Amino acid sequence: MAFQLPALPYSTNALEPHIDAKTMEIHHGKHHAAYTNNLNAAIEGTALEGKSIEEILGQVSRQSPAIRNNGGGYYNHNLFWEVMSPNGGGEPSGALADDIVTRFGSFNEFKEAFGKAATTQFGSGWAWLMVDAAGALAVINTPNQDNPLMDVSALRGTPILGLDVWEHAYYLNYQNRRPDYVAAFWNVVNWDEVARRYTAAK
Ligand code: MN3
Repeated sequence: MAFQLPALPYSTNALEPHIDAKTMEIHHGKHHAAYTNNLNAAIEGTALEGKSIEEILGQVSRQSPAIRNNGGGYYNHNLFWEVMSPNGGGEPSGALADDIVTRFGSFNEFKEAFGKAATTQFGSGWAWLMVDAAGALAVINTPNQDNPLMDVSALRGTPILGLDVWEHAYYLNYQNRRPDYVAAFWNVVNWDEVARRYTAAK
């Protein structure tokens, strides 16, 4: 069975004013749809057909650029829609909150580190909060549609929060002001979903 573009878990205008409806329409309906279709086309008739996206990304260094770019684009946007919510924002609680303080010093210091990863990613890419192979939290950025699941990542592990910093994610509303988009993102982070992914990754 081919990969399917998931429905958005909320309406396209649900994240306004932080992320505008037009951006969401194009981002999900055009960009994410294209990654999904192009991934399916790239694996059709190959040994990767029927494998999970995690399996494909874990051996992506041996695959074509089309599989790396579109497989990453498919996975990354699936995660991105789910870690945002119109009821998001605030701060995490429970074990995730405790471990963020242990690792980064405070929630605000974590936000600074993540924001720096997002704003300093040159060109297109992503900022991630991830769980590394030892089970520790880490913040990294990756270029293009790469992510920590890939065997090409400088630090491998499981992403639990991701922020798309491609211009297509923010340019209509924020133009060149990526830091403003990054600041607005905190208002829509779905910490319950991030915590669920943290527990699963541990
Ligand atoms: Mn995108």
